[in-house]
Amino acid sequence: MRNIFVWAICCVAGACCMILPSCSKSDSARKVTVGFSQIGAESDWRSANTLSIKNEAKTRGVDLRFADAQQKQENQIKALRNFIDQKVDIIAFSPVVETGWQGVLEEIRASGIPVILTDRGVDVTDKSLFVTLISPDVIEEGRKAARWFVENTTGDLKVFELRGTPGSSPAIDRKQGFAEVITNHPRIKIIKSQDGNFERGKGKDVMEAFLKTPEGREFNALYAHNDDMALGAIQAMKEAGLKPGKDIKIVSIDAVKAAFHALIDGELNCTVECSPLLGPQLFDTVETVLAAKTLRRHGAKHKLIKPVVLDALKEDIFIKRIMVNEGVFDQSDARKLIDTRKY
Ligand code: GYE
Repeated sequence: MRNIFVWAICCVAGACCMILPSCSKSDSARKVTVGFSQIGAESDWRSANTLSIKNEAKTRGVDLRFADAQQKQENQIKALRNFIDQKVDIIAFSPVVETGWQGVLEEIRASGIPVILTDRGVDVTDKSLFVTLISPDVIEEGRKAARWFVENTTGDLKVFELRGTPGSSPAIDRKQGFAEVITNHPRIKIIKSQDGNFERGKGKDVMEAFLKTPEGREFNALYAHNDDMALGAIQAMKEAGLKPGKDIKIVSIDAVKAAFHALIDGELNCTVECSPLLGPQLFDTVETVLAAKTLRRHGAKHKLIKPVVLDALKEDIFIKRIMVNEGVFDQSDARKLIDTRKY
């Protein structure tokens, strides 16, 4: 798929230069500028994501304007407005929460700059306010986490759920996917659900407090929306004299290296993969969107472009998804696989 995609980009870029007399040397020599508003550095996943985006921009010679929002939506909105002022070619961002974007997205549209979303969705009625969302199937990740409990445990499971950032799409979707699966398995129940903001420190604090409550004395499973919160909670359990991975069965999401270490140590039972390595896909999309924009600007006739290129554009730009197969890892394969992990 990726090959077709890269080929499509080349064809479109090639088509531009072949059919457009005004596609001058200086046009192609100018560096592409991309404004990227990152959420922050709340997890190992996020740090790997930032690195992937920065490295890929460097490899491709893209002028990346990177802004860290320190987990605040108001900072992201400020950064987006700043990118409009800077007249960047493309704006990309990972929205910290789902709602509250309509206004600023309309401002961006008025400026004519295309928007690409990465890893998290927005809740807007007009989907044409952004070109595409590059994201894995996050609801499915929640389902996979639940399926691990279904297939690898017996008896009643009283689950404590550690949720991600309130109002964020992965927190909403991972809750939904997990709930969908367990409704068919009445032996598995969520007895308490709390926010841990996708952070290790928060995961630890929340678990510490939870262990002092009546439910905290009876739960026997933890579902954490990401590895960092699970790792923090594991620390709190150990400090309280519990044996995580044994007394309490634990499943989390991301599959970062630290989670593999916890699997090997027998303290985590399963991690569901969610790849943060979105840099290559982001910049493939940037190139395609810009090529399509150039074609449109010059009024190129669709019939001048091979139909297969158009198909690739249609499919990949408007309903783009990560095409990699995401794995589910447990203690049985952690040792064998840890050296192959890239984040
Ligand atoms: O799982 C979590 C991070 O949005 C998919 O955000 C991402 C999530 C990821 O902080 O660790």
